[in-house]
Amino acid sequence: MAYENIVVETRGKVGLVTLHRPKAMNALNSELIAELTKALDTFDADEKIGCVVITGSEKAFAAGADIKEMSSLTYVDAYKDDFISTWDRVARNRKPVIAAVAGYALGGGCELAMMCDIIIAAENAKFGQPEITLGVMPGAGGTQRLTRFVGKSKAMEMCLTGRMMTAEEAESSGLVSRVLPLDEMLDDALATAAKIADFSLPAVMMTKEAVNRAYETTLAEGTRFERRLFHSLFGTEDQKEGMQAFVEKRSPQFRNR
Ligand code: CO8
Repeated sequence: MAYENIVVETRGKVGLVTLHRPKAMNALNSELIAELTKALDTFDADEKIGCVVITGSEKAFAAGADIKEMSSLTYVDAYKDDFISTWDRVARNRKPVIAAVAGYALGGGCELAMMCDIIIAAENAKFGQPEITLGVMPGAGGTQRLTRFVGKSKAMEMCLTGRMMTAEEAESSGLVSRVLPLDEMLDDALATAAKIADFSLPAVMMTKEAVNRAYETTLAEGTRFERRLFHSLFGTEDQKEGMQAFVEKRSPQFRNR
């Protein structure tokens, strides 16, 4: 599949996807989502890749779903085709995904960033769910994920008024992990991804699964799930190597990475 709306590269063990619809502020249309799905499927299946970074341009991570594509959609079309049901592919990625966000992350763009495991933002990043201004509401997890990340009052205010959040506010409210100057942000996200990709992949994937489980279940179930995964890692050669390397005061040479 030739990519027309995204640019796909590998940087060592990191897969990099750059959303690329410069004339439309990286608005997410069906073709772009199909291409993103394909790129993620390829990286998930590629043994040499340990982590993925999704980024946009300096102006826009993504300004939302493509309003021009959606505007004439009828209820029957949307319901029959289960519109946007496949758009959460990012959330189902088995390897970790980092969103490297500069500029606007609005509507579906904010939802896409929130489907990622870590959000690293540039100082000019702006997050928002402006769907209410278009006579609709978030449709790809915005009301659910934003509420879990920033709490009810702030999520409610953002979804009900369309107010955008600055990078600084997003960091202080727990939506993003770090804020960096624009010219350092992508390099930092790639370095973070490279660091993750250098660890034992089964341990990385299980850690991701366990943290995500915290959003879906009770504390008792979550800790039981975590313990089962923890036990299973003692069946890997990387656990032997990681702990032996510590005892021998050397760097571990993980096999599964
Ligand atoms: N869809 C289609 N085109 C867009 C979009 C969009 N979301 N955003 C910007 N564009 C286009 C503009 O129409 C314009 O095109 P043209 O040059 O042909 O007129 C071009 O990008 C540049 O945009 P602006 O001239 O408006 O640039 P500004 O710098 O003045 O403003 C903004 C930038 C603030 C980002 C502004 O463009 C804007 O408000 N965009 C719309 C934001 C929005 O409302 N997003 C929510 C969309 S609804 C949604 O996302 C529902 C989610 C459903 C699930 C999605 C699953 C992933």
